[in-house]
Amino acid sequence: MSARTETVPEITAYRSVPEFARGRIKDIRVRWALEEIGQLYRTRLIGGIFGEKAPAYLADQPFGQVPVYKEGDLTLFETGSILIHIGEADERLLPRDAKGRGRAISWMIAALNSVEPMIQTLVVLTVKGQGTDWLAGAIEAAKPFAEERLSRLSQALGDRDWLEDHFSIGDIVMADVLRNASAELLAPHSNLTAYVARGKDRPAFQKAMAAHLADCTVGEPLPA
Ligand SMILES: N[C@@H](CCC(=O)N[C@@H](CS)C(=O)NCC(=O)O)C(=O)O
Repeated sequence: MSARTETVPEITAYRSVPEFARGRIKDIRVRWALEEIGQLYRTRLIGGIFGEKAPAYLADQPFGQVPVYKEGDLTLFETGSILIHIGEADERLLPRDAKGRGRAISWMIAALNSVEPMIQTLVVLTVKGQGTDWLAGAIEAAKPFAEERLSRLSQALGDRDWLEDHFSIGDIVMADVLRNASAELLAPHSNLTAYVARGKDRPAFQKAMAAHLADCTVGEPLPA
């Protein structure tokens, strides 16, 4: 059942993203949700991931991050809040009943709050610590936390396709979070590897990724 909006929503994305971060920016989660329900959207491209943000942008997103979502006079920031809003218009993303809705939101927050920080810590250490003498020790200290979370998540998922009976915004965020984990971290959990592959196989994900990649290289110099 769908209650898509007549107002075409607008999301922000970067027009230039360094190569290592392409395909990993959080506008993808919002694009993915919108593609799942066939909701058209517009993209407003802002400068690069690094550097100053205009005061007007900071008024919409206090941390200067992407994405911002606008629909009529509604302006939202934080992908979690944006996905709840999108899900509220379509039960394919967020069940209507209190139990199903609560479980989907719980999983989405678990992805953002309990799983992503552990994985992101490893990503940041790996990027920032390249060539340093502290990288190996820092990874050794941080990795067990990520391993423990993935182990628990793997147990909870079991042999189901999605985190609950049906695909939801919880799966969009969890699959996207796991997509950014190293193959080494996921390797002990074949069900999580298959879960990420199922997410990436969805046509909505593929459309979202293609649109993201096209947008985030708009600011690149043209090849000679
Ligand atoms: N918690 C925010 C995080 C958004 C975020 O991390 N955006 C990144 C790109 S993936 C960004 O714009 N980073 C630039 C910055 O933090 O200054 C959300 O979920 O919307």
